[in-house]
Formats: sequence, C-alpha cells, structure tokens
Amino acid sequence: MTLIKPSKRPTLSNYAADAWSDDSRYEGLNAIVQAIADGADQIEEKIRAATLADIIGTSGEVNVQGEIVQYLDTAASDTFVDVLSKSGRVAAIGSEEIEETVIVGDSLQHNLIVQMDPLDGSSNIDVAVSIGSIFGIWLRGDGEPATDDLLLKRGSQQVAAAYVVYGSSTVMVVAVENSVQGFTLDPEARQFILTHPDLRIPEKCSVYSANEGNFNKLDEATQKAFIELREKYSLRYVGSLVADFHRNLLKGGIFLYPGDPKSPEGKLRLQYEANPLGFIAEQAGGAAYSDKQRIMDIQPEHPHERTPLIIGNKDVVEQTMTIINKG
Ligand code: AHM
Ligand code: MG
Repeated sequence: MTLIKPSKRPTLSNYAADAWSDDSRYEGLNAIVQAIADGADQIEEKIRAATLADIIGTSGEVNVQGEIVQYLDTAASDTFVDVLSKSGRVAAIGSEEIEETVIVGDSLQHNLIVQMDPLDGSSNIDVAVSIGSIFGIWLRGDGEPATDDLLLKRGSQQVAAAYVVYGSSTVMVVAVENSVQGFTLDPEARQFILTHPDLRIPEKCSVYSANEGNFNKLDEATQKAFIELREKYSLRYVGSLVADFHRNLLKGGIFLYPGDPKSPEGKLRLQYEANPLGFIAEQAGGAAYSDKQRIMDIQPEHPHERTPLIIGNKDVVEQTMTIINKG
C-alpha cells in the first residue's frame, strides 16, 4: 500500500478530471462519482450525528428482504437516489431499499445505470461499528430502452464500481478497469483526497472473515474449507461486508459468506454487494466467486437475488472454492 505525501494529494474532483474526463469509455462517470461523494458526505454527517439527533432506531417498515429498515437505511437510499438523479447521467437506479427499479431518464445523456446497497452493515449502525455504501455502475447500451431490464446485466459489464466505508475515517474507493483508487474524506474541508493510489491486494493473505456462528449449518465440504482457513489465518469479522472487504483489500485476506443446505443462495446480494466488490477485487488482483463460478459471469434473473460469495486473495479464494466443490 502506497500513501501519498500531504502536499501532493489531489482531491477526488481533480483526480477524476485528469483520469476519466477525456476517456470516451468513461463518459458521464465523473458526474456519477461526484454524486456518490456528495451523497456520502451528507450520509457521513447523519451517521456521526445519529445518536445525538435521536434518529437511530427502526422506521417500522420492512424492506424487500423482509428485514427491519433502520432510519438511516432509508435516509441513505433517498439521499443517493436524489444526488444520482440530479447528476443528469443515470438512466436507472436499483437500491436494496427499493423493490422497484427507479427509472430516472431516457435521453442520450442518461447513459449509466447504478445499483447500490445504500447502507451496508445496518445491524452495526446503532453500536458505532463501521458501515458503508456500495455501488455498481453499468453502461446503458445505445438505444436500450429505460426499463426494469437495465438492472439485469452481468457484473462483467460494469464500467466502474465504488464503495464508501464510514469508519474511524471515511474512505471512498473507486475502481475502473485496472485501476483502484482510495480517497479519504477531509472532515474540515469536506472533500475526498486521494490517499491510497493504485490499490492492489497484498500477495500474502493474512486473515479470513466469515460468520463462524453459522458453522454447524454448513455442509461438510464447506465446513472442511472453514477448518482449513482456521488453521492458516487469523479470524477478523466485522459483520459489515464493506468494512471486512476494505480491510482485506488493504491487508490481504479472504471473506466468505457461503450458502448452506437451507439457504443455498446465502445471504448477500448479487447486483449491489457481490458484483461491485467482485469488480473491485479483480481490478486489484484478487478474485470473487460464488460456490460454482466467477461472480461477474452470473446472469442475474432478479435485481434483488442473492449469491454465495468468496472474495479476496486469488489463490486462497480458488483453493477454498476447490474444497467447497470437492469436499
Ligand atoms: P445489510 O446489507 O442489510 O446490512 O446485510 C448484509 C450484511 C453484510 O454487510 C454482512 O457481511 C452480513 O450481512 C453479515 O451477516 P451475519 O450477521 O449473518 O454475519
Ligand atoms: Mg448490505
């Protein structure tokens, strides 16, 4: 991991203007990334103020996965839909918190599609543990109608992906092909600054991250994979995918949330958790698989579908996959 000296750190806006603005593959991306940064800035303030403002707690609604929606989940979803819609570049938005596709615009300018988990790790909100936001960004095909089908593209068709971790600092990681850049929010200037350029997963895997409490529910082959990981690595598990992934990206590690005989598809969502982080992992030299195939090759059938996820250091992910499949 390379850190840049303070005097040489570009802001996210300067970096984006230099890196993507003249590249036709990334038309409109700058506006989307700025919108995400703007939304993250607003959400970060709400999270930090949550207890004081007495806004923590359940909103009384149930989201599309049948889980309790926390106030901040809804606020984050509304905020990101708002800033992304105002960017003028998004044709459609998929959100974990919204069952239907949000169709935003149908002009030639609306050339991008965003699917997001607006607040990942929501069970950690009211215990002051790191949470985050995850975004997959797809290009809309020329003349492709603005319908629900826009959300059913494979992960390999993503043009970019990003996430934000609201932790001891607020960090935004943005990836395009062969490039993963990390920015940290300056809390005074309210600007993201490039602090972690050209991120690559370290060659050495140091940790594994999994919910060990699920061990007895797993099939025998997956239990075998867990036992192998226990023998080789330390366990680190935040319980917010985005925070576990961020630590493993910086330090080397594997995260797994497998399926089990009762829930073969596991818990995590393909389009707005596994695919964006899978894209980022691959651009950083890592890998992401379901139990059977590369995450980004899965053809989604539903925007909210789930998938098993094994993600992190390529060699360890592949060894773990082999054990899970052969037993
Ligand atoms: P969320 O998007 O509703 O917050 O749920 C997803 C979270 C992931 O962030 C995390 O990896 C996983 O659920 C933790 O699940 P568990 O508590 O079963 O270990
Ligand atoms: Mg989530």
